[in-house]
Amino acid sequence: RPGDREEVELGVKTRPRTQRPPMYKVLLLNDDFTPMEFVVHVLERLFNMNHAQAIEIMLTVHRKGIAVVGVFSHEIAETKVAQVMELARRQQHPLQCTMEKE
Ligand code: TYC
Repeated sequence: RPGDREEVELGVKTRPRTQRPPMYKVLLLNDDFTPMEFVVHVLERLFNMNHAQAIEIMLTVHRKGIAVVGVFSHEIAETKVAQVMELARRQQHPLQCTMEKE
C-alpha cells in the first residue's frame, strides 16, 4: 500500500498531534491559622465558586491538606496564585497557593 515502504524503512509512524497549550493546576494548601471564612471568600471572589462549592473545596483542603481549585493556562494560573497570595498577605494570613503543570 502507499506509504508502507517508508514506514518499514523508517521504522516509525508519526502520531498526529492537536495543538494544545499545557494547562496548570492551581493548588490551595491547608494551614492551622487562616480562618475558614477567609478561604471561602477567596474561592468565591477569585475562582467564581458559589458559596456551597467554596465551602466544599475549603473543607477538602482543611481535611486533606491540599486541593485543586482550578485549571488554567500558565498566565492565568500565575495571576490567580499572585492574587490569592496578595489577599492573604494583606490580611496577614499564612495561606499558601501554588501551581503545578497538569
Ligand atoms: N485549617 C484552617 C482552620 O482550621 C482552615 C483552612 C482551610 C486554612 C483551607 C487554609 O487552604 C486552607 N482555620
